Amino acid sequence: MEPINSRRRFFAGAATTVAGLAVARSAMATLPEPVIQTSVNTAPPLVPTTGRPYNPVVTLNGWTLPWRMNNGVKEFHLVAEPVEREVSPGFKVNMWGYNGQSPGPTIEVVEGDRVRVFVTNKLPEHTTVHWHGQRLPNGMDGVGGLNQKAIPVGKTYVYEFVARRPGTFMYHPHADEMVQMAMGMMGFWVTHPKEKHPHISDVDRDFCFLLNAFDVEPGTKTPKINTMTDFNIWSWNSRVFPGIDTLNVRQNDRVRIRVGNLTMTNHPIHLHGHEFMVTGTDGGPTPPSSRWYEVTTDVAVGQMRQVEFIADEEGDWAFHCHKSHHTMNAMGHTVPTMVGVDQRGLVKKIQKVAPDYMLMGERGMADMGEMEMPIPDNTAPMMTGQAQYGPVEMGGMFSVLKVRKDQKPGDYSDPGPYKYPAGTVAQEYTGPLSEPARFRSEISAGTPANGKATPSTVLNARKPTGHAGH
Ligand SMILES: [Cu+2]
Repeated sequence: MEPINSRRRFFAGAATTVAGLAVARSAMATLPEPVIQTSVNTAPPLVPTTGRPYNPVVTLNGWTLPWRMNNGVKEFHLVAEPVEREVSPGFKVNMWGYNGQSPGPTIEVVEGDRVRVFVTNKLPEHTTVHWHGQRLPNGMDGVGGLNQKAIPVGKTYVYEFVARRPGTFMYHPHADEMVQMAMGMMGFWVTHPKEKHPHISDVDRDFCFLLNAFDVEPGTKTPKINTMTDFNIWSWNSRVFPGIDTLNVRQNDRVRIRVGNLTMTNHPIHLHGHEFMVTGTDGGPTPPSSRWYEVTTDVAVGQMRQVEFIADEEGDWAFHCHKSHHTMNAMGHTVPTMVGVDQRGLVKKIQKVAPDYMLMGERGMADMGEMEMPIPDNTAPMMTGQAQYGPVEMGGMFSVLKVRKDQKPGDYSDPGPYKYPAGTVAQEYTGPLSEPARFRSEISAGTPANGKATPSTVLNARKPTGHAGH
């Protein structure tokens, strides 16, 4: 009798196990087709047609990954793979990314969604995906070795969790990170609120991008992966100005911009002509009582910030990282300071030996924005963007917020250069010039009319008289 009972229990258990596996296998068997993007243009917002409704974001020079609903679960398919990214027109870099691009596609879900992400590894080495900032089961956090076995080359792993809180997040590998992030593996993640949230405003435009950086030797195509600080490509979504699309909005739109930093240094992100408030971090929406107006917000390494403002001033407003070296493209950091050095005649002499020789910087480096200087193939010129009044003398982490009265709601297309109303642009002054005051005080220094020395001649030098007071 006893063996039969055991056998019965065994079969009962086996049946349950098989049924359980069958469900999982049927879900796995029909892996969603990976969607690959080859364009570097900003894709229009992906308006959801399945699942809960939300107001989609626009990823600068990027796109949102389509999903499919499978029994109430939102399924995505990421493919980690080598890609070629056009960093600016004519400048292509070998990177690693997801689904054809670096960064990978933005993933947009709604608070409370159950999300399943299939990750196929087509890299030459193992990888994982960490979902930065998310509340999730520990085994889904993606730290190779700690939370899971790394995904071997050629294999597909599944991550599954509920997007528990709304906010601005990102994803990136937690396996051989130094190499994989230096090669461009990263992506944006937005969890929209499921209902009206007291700390989340409805906005008319919602932009997002990642700050990233590469070290690509001029004339080469593959980033150096052991660089720690001395990067020469400072990019937004692996693009540099003038390759970064402009942020085009309608006057009086409420605008949200979400930024994440996956470089090795901080970036003070600065907007002209408007004040914004930081309304969220990777920790979620900030309570309104904690907010204040700013025009620059520092985004530290590994941080995310979302800023909001009313775009009430028409025009073409600069929007950039405030570190001036980050609004430049590739250059040698060993350039000597030549300001004030008289180079007349020198270049001609050297050109007799080396005909292509150029020496720059005698009157600053602005000349470089205008000059057709010879540069190695596949290199972004150092500072090139042209606008209606001439060279912008910027590269790197720079773009323009275009605010227009007639930009239609939902229209993200570039309206072209701003038409300035007559008399509203800084112009040359042609009236009489008086002598600058500082010259007068120097001239009068020798003959003070009132018997006292003028301020420019006063020198208070105090020498220490001993060490008694120490
Ligand atoms: Cu910067």
